[in-house]
Amino acid sequence: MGNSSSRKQPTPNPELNKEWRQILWKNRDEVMRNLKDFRPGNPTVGAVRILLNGQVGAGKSSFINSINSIFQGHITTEALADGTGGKSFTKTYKTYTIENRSAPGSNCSFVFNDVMGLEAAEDGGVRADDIISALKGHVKEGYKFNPETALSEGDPLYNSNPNLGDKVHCLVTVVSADNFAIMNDDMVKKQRKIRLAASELGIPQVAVLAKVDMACKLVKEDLKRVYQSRYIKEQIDKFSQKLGIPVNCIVPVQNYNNEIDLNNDVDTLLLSALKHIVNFADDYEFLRAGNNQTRWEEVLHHLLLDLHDLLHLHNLHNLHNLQFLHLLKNLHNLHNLHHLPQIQMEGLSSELGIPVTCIAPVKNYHEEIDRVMKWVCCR
Ligand SMILES: Nc1nc2c(ncn2[C@@H]2O[C@H](COP(=O)(O)OP(=O)(O)OP(=O)(O)O)[C@@H](O)[C@H]2O)c(=O)[nH]1
Ligand SMILES: [Mg+2]
Repeated sequence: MGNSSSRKQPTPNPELNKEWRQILWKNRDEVMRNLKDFRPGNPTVGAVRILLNGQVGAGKSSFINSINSIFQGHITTEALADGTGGKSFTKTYKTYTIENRSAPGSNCSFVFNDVMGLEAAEDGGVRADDIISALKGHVKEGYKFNPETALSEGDPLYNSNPNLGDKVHCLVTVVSADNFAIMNDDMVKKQRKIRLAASELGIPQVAVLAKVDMACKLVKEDLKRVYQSRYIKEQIDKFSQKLGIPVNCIVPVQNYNNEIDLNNDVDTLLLSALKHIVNFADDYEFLRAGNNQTRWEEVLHHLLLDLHDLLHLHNLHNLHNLQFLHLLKNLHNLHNLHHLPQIQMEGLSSELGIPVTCIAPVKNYHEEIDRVMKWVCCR
């Protein structure tokens, strides 16, 4: 008779029964048209600025190239990408505009900033402080990143008086799906530091899980199954927990890497991600135009994550601390539940004369990416 504990668990089916997020694979052209027509909600800003941040080799430059390729109608490699070596291939701070071929001579109303990749070592890759300066609009075009020292005031490439257009309106964290699992704690800490700074500045954040084709055989065979892949779903959930990014702010993509022709499915997934990013960036504009308050709920979120880490770091696992962890988890859930910005509630309260305590926020979405965090009803 076999021991029940040694009995093998059946391997779960790598393919989920049903897509957990809907993608309209035939909607490529419509999404692209909408993106071409997009104009920032704040008319003083010509284009929303999207900064791509992430580990060396995650796929930041390839994402920019892929988006540019879609809009140009053929594969382009303007933001140089490279797969060799553990050091960042991108060295300088550069803005990429996307030509809008439907209106000759004009550009799309979103721009990308490519930066040097992060390395776990303190003295390797881009410095977190440089990314934070870039978020605030202090980094001028052409600045060459120096892993040893951060850009400082007085440097000719330090912009001490940035305008709204120089500032970053959406921070995009790019993570590679094939090696996300081995991201070490130092890397997580650097990423969190940057995310916390972005939260304090009120900058919306999106995460892109790139290289889904490399991470999952099912997806490599058919990209349309990306939301049916158990592995990708698990990666997104882990990614969300590790970096404290809500699931509905994480989008998977496959960048163009060795293809010579465009492909409808690759385009559709990339455009769906871009639509999401641009919507978020536009929310920043709205907030800045109306209110300068910090998004306190995100700051709280980071604080809870750090506390959680601290407990684990010191191996505090006795009953008392388990209770504390439970409390933290509840607080965390509570925070997620009340993700609707305090700012909106206060605005609504003063506009309608209804006390804040009588306004009930609701949360209907969890994993969906459409209409999430768009606060459409509050505009
Ligand atoms: N298969 C596959 N390869 C990808 C994908 N995205 C990027 N790559 C490859 O991964 C390698 C690194 O990509 P880059 O775009 O240079 O990465 P990066 O984040 O800009 O890297 P640094 O500038 O060095 O920090 C290149 O060889 C790309 O072709 C993807 O979605 N799928
Ligand atoms: Mg790069």
